[in-house]
Amino acid sequence: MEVKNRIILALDVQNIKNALKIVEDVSEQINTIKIGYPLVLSEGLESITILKENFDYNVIADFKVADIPETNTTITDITFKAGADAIIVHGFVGEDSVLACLNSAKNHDKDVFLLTEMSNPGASMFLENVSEYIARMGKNLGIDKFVAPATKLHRLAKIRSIVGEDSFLIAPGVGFQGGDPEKTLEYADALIIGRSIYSSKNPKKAVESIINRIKL
Ligand code: BMQ
Repeated sequence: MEVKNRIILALDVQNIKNALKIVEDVSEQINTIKIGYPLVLSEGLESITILKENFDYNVIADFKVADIPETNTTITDITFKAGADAIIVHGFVGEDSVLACLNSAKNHDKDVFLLTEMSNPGASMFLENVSEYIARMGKNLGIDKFVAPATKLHRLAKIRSIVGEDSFLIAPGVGFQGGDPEKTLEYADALIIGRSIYSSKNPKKAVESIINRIKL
């Protein structure tokens, strides 16, 4: 997956018209968007299909899939059939559940991003304690796309050291959650950014100012 300008837009809006407008605004600078529950629960799974039909974008479905293998297979199959290029999957549920998503992705010729550790402060209660195991499990399963937090650079660096330089690592938590774009890109391949872009009065300018800051 080629992420233009190393920025993935997290499109956490609840209205498809608004989503399409924002996507149009930033279409010169951005080619990859992450769609999650806010838009899909409001406007349906066809939000993914509509975005894929209207724009030549990579769409990552952020469903943080975390169920038994059989249910995971159903969720991922439906998501890929709707047009998503990749799906974000939780690792804490264990190897069988992750493998189910991976097999579905292989069948559809799509990708899985494995979520190792999260960016919110509360992630230190549980997930931080197991995230290195999750990253290692992902590597052992042959996964080469991972998510780790921009808000905790030492944790991001640790996850990078486990998944290796040849893995594609994306990091949420820049901007509103306090993460720094330049420092994050010392370890991550791309930033996931939501509110700093879509809440801005001028999303295009917001993206441009981030691009200037990260000095490609
Ligand atoms: P924002 O830039 O904080 O507005 O958005 C961050 C996006 O990344 C949101 O869609 C979050 O749901 C998502 N996200 C996150 O913030 N932290 C994580 O650890 C995982 C994640 O997916």
